[in-house]
Parts: sequence; structure tokens; C-alpha cells
Amino acid sequence: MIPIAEQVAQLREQLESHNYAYYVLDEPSISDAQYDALYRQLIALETEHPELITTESPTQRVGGKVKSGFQEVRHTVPMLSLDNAFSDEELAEFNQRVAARLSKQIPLVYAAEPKMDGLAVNLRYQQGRLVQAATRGDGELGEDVTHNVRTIRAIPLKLCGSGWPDVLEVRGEVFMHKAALDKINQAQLERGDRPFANPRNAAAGSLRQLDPTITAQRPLSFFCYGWGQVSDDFKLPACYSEMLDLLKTWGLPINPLASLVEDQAGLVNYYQDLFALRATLPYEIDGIVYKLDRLEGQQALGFTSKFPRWAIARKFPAQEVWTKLLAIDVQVGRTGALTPVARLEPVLVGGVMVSNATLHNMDEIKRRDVRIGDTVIVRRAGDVIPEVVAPVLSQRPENTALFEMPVACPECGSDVVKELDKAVYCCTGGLFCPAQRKRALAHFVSRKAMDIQGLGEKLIDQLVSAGLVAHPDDFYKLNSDELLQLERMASKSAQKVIDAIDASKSTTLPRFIYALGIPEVGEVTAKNLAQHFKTLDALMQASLKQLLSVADVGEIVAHHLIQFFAQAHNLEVIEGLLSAGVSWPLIETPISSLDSVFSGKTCVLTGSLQQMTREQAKAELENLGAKVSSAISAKTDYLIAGEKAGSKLAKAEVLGVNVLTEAEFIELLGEQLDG
Ligand code: JCF
Repeated sequence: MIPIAEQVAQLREQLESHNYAYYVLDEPSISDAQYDALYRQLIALETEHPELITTESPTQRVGGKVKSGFQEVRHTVPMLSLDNAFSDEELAEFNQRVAARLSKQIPLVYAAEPKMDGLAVNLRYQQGRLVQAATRGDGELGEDVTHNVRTIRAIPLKLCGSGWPDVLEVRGEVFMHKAALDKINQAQLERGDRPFANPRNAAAGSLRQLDPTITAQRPLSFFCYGWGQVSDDFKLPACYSEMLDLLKTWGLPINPLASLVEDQAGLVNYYQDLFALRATLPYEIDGIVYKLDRLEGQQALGFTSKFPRWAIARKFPAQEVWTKLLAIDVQVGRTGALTPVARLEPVLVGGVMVSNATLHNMDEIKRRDVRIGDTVIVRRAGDVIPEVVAPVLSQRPENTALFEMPVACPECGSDVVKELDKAVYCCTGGLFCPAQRKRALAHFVSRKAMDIQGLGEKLIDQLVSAGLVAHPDDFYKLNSDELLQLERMASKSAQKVIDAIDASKSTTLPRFIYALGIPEVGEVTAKNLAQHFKTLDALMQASLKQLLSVADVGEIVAHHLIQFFAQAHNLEVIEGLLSAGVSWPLIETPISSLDSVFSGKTCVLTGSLQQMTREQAKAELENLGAKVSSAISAKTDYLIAGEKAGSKLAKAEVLGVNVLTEAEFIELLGEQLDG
């Protein structure tokens, strides 16, 4: 008689190897019924001998309950999304950009794979055990969905094989098969619940269940396509594709359709092959992902503020439908811009009901000759706002009406003016305009700004109408008695709002700058400004020239900043916020400037740079502690020579000064920033 503990261990091993065959190798080794029989044997033994249950047992994939909400998880390595290409031309441009930046020794080979329509997650393994799973969230902060992810059988709770790093973060897409989605939607309908519009929503909805037993009933699957933190005891292979092969030996499912391709024809062929296969695949894909295969090349290319430069998603064409344009309304944005919004006869686009779509601006309406009463083509690409593409001229009725911009703001009656050189019409009401004021306040409290939870558009509407809040600093003067005057406000929720406002006082400088709502200053620009100037005072006093030396700040943004800080009422609001106690931690100088190869060195720029402006190159160098000089001498440490470099290059060669090409310079810069 085999000891019970050993029987249990054997059953677990069998079940795990069948899981591996099914999910990773895509070659089921037994029938579903046989699997169920083994599974039930294990359950029976574990029920009799609960002391033998371990968290890694296949039976424990139905996790314990999560008590409330989800914990936030800060990703150790940010989870970036991918830049998109919508045509073969855009794909060719990507290929050319990569070729231009890549040193000639590195082969221009790409790993291509279908782009799964699901939800990106980060799986953290320590000593080979799954210890945490988190959603991508905004790329920096995700949600802890460990309990739910543990129910997904395609995801190993323990890595198999050997040689894995002590800490390994694996990234990939959780998704649902089409058949499973159909079944679940059938069930939703029978229960009177709303069906999921697409597999992505279904995967997200299932992963975000508070009760993992519900997640366990949702047949989710997983493909792995990357990694985050990898501990130093492990040496990454030379290629992305090799790493995927390794991950596969450790039990992680890799899409079997992944393949290596090279040159434009190869890229396009792969796309066309999969486009043709699309309908026959058991899961939804919305495009193709291409990644430079050599990791050394990926490192040299680095990242923009949002995306890796070494990868791209070639999207399949967006789904388009025809419907009737019933009316065009005008919406007033935070900065007063009037946006024409199409009111449509409701229609399903890619599984989502659409009744409003953007018409962008007046120029676009004219250019596309869109008229009220037209039948129009509406397009939805992924999760972007639906747009009206064009009228269907063959369907145009006789009584269409031309759209005209109102001369007075529909919200406050102020004059509407057209911005010079721009297609944008603006309300001149400024913060007198309730629409602008409410949107500016909503922006101030939003998640990526001051992040005041529980202060939604409705409450802001009420606060503005009651005259309690006109400017952002007024939030910090509110007390719960004032809130209680508002309709449908109970004392408990009033206190919650007050607490949230209070909590928002400790913030960060980038958030604060972003929250001010300066036109054209988004999250990334706010971060760059904070990193560059370190203090609010320095930013407020910056000259045009100083502003222009910040990465990603051009003439327009710089002028908006100067204008903003020149307005007395803006300074009053800032003063009000600071005296209410809004504060942030000091920003420290990045370590890179202390020990970069450029630290204390004298550099000269010459010739024309292709990838950045002179000013940006200068700013990058100065950030890393270099002195940038215009004349070359024997004291010069580096000459950075762009195209058509002339006498300075010749002189550098005579003097024996180190010369860097633009590509070498960028590579070196990237290394400084990574280190
Ligand atoms: O399949 C996907 N949705 C997918 C997303 C595949 C990838 O290889 C990705 C991705 C998002 C980011 N790679 C990155 C870097």
C-alpha cells in the first residue's frame, strides 16, 4: 500500500503534467473526463487528510475570499503599452526607425505574435512560486488579483524545470476563448444580466471578481509575452524568442503562432497570414505585435515616454458601421474648446453600442463634408472614442443641414472666438463659464491629478451651483456642515469626502503641476517639468529659454506655461492651495548625474542631429552633469557629430578628441539613464 502522502504527491504531479500538456504544449494528454477523475481522487484524499493540503495543490486554485476591494500594487518595472501602426506604411516607418537607430552588427530580426484581446497582468514568482499577480492598471500601479489569477489553470503556481531566477516577473495576457465567452454571455442573458461586449471586458470582469470561486468558473487562459523584474542570479539570453522558449520550459504558455520574421515583406506576410486566420482562431486577436528579437538591440533603442521603441502593434482595421447622424451638439471642454459631438441613431460597433461620436472640429466637418441627416460611417478602434469617418454620399437625403458653430457659448453665452492658425473655436468665458469651471475642477480632483476620491462630476456640479466651490483651493475650505446642505448627502459620506480632500494634501510635484490644468501640459510634461525644475518656484520663474530646454516642451507649451503663471488669479489659487497645506516631497537629483560618463566632462555638439534637437541633446548632457561648450579645444572630452559635421569634426580628429556619432551618443545616453 502506497503511503497517502505519496499518493497525493503523485496525483498532483500527474495533474500538473496534464495541465502543462494542455495549456503550454497545446497537446492534451488525456480526456477531460479522465482529468476530472484524477482531480476528484485528489479532492477525496485531501478531504480525508486536510493536513496534506498545500497552497500549490491543483485543488487549491479555488482561492479564499478577498475581503474587500483590491490592494494596489506598484510595479517594480513599469508595464508599458505598445505604439500602434494602422497601415503597412506605418509598419515600414517603424522598421526604418529601428534600422536607423540600430548598430549594424545587430541583426534586424523581429519576433512576431498575435496581439491578444485580453488583459495584461504581471505574475511574480519567488523561488519558483507564484506569490503575486497584478493587473497592468495605469502601468505604474495595478491591482492585486493574486487570488483570482491562482484559479487560472494555464498559469503555473510553481515553475517547473530548472534554472529559473530567484525572482521572476512574467508578463502576459489573460484572455477568454470565444466559445467560453459565448457560453458565459448566454448565461448572463438567461439570468437577465448584461452580456460582455468583448473578450477583453469578459477577462477584466472575471479577474476583478471579489469572489474567486466566480473567477474559477470563468474559463480564462493565458499567454506569456514578456517579463518585468528578473533577479541578478540569472543571465538573460541574447534574444526575446529564446527567453520565451525558456519560459515555456518553466511551464508558462507561449502563443504557438509566435514566429521570427525579417524585412518589410516578412513583416507584412505574417500580418496577412494571421489576418486570414483570424476568424478561425479560438480567441480574439486585434492585431500583430512585432518586437526586435535581440535584447541588446532593445536596450540600445530604449523607450519613449510611453512606449518601447523596439516594438509595435500593427492593428487590424477598426470595425466600421453605417448609421444616421441625427444632430450635432457642441461640448465645452476644460480649456473652453468647443467640440462638435455627433448624436447618432444607436448602433453596435464591434460589440459596443454607440450613440455619440466625435467629429473632432469644424475643419474636419468641412473637410469630410458631414451634414446633419447624413448616413455616416462610424469607426471604433480598440478603446478609443468612436469617430465619424465620412458621410455615405450615395445615401444622402435631400434635406440635410449644414452644421455651424454657435457664435455664443451654449453653456454661458460668452462670445465664441476662433483660435488663430487652429481649427479650434473657444468660449471666451474662462472660469466664468460653468462648463469650463466644472471641467477644470473635475480635472483637478481626477485620479492622475490630486486624486480626491468620491468627488465625482455630480458632486462638483452641486458644489459649484451652491456657490461653495469656484476655484480648486475652495475644496480645502469645505467643512462637513456645508456638504450636508447638499441634496442626498448623508453625514457618513460627507465625512468621507472631507477625509479624501484632506488626504490629497500630501501629493507630488508632478501631480500638482498636472492638476493645475495648464493647457497642453499633460501627465508626461508635468513629470518632465518637475524633474527638471525640482521646485514649483523655479518652474514659476522659468524663462522661455529655460522652459524650452525641458524634454518634450516646445514653443506652444512654453507659452502656455508663461501665460498661466503671469495671471494674478492663478497665483492666488496656487497660494491658496499651498496655505491650505498642499505639499509634496522634495525631488532629489537623479543619481545618474553624479556618476554618468558625462559627469564633469566638456562636450561639443556639431552637425545636424536627426533624432533630437540640439537643445534637447544639450539638456540631456547637462542633466547628466556635462558642460556643453560651443568651441572645440584640446580640453574637449567629447565631440558629438551629427550629419554634415564640418570643420569641428576635422579639428577634433587632429586634436585626438573622442568623437561620437549620433547613434553612439544615443546609445550611451540610454545606458546612463538605465543605470
Ligand atoms: O498580446 C498582447 N496584447 C500583447 C501586449 C503582446 C505583447 O507582446 C505586448 C503587449 C504589451 C506590451 N508586449 C508589450 C511590451
